[in-house]
Amino acid sequence: MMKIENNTVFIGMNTSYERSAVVLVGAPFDGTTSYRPGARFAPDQIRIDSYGLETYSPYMKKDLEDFPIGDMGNISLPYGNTIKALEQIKATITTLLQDNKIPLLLGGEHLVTLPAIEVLINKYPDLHILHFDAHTDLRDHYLGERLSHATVIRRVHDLLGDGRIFQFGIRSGTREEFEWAKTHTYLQPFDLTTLKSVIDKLVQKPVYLTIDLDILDPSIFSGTGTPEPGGITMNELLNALISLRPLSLVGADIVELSPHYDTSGVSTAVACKVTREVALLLTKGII
Ligand SMILES: [Mn+2]
Repeated sequence: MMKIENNTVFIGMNTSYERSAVVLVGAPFDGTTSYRPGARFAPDQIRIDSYGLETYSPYMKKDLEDFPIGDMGNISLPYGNTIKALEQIKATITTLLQDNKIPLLLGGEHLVTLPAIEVLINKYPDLHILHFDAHTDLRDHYLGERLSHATVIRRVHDLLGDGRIFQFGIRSGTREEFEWAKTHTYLQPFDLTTLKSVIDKLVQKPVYLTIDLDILDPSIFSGTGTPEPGGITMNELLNALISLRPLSLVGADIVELSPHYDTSGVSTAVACKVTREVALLLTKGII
């Protein structure tokens, strides 16, 4: 199995690896962050601050303690080597799928999504992606790099092709990215207006949920690498997560918390709450 680097688990996720159906794992990688690094500190800070949460969610009407959810700690990553870091994440997700676990990945920056998708698409060839973000992340390359937090959804498109990526909350990108999206992805700018109709379309599909927390307005979520004013509210995000309950999620990630940029701790509290709700969404098929 993977190497575990710390001892604190997310609240209510005390199930052993063997008995877990949903497995949380941290990918503390921020090697391609272009503006403000620090997302590598997110998984550990989320675990520590999760003890400010209840294990019961009144949104999902479920309790983490009623489900076999395990927190396996962080993947041990070679800092400074993007390719090797992605390989390590890929190897970990491969192991989780071989062991029939549903992965919940905590970034880290957004590039950590790519190795998860690379593995999941083998198991679920009809994989669809639900992408919550302020940013398009559709550049073909960024600062000369094809592997970057700013290109990650474009790389996911390389694997999935047209019509399988559904982007929401997007309010930042180049003119070229928005043009490109018109024929290659579904892109809902600014908010979640059309989410319900997309959910209806995806109900029978295997869906991976990737949440870049900077979809939220910086007034509730300032602890991030590239804050983008004009975002959705926390309640809009929670309502969106509630509305995802009919979906069959085969995995998810939550990325781009940089806890040290918000010394109030509110951004980390936001990330903790989103993590609880997403973990409970992943328990859908578990009795
Ligand atoms: Mn973003």
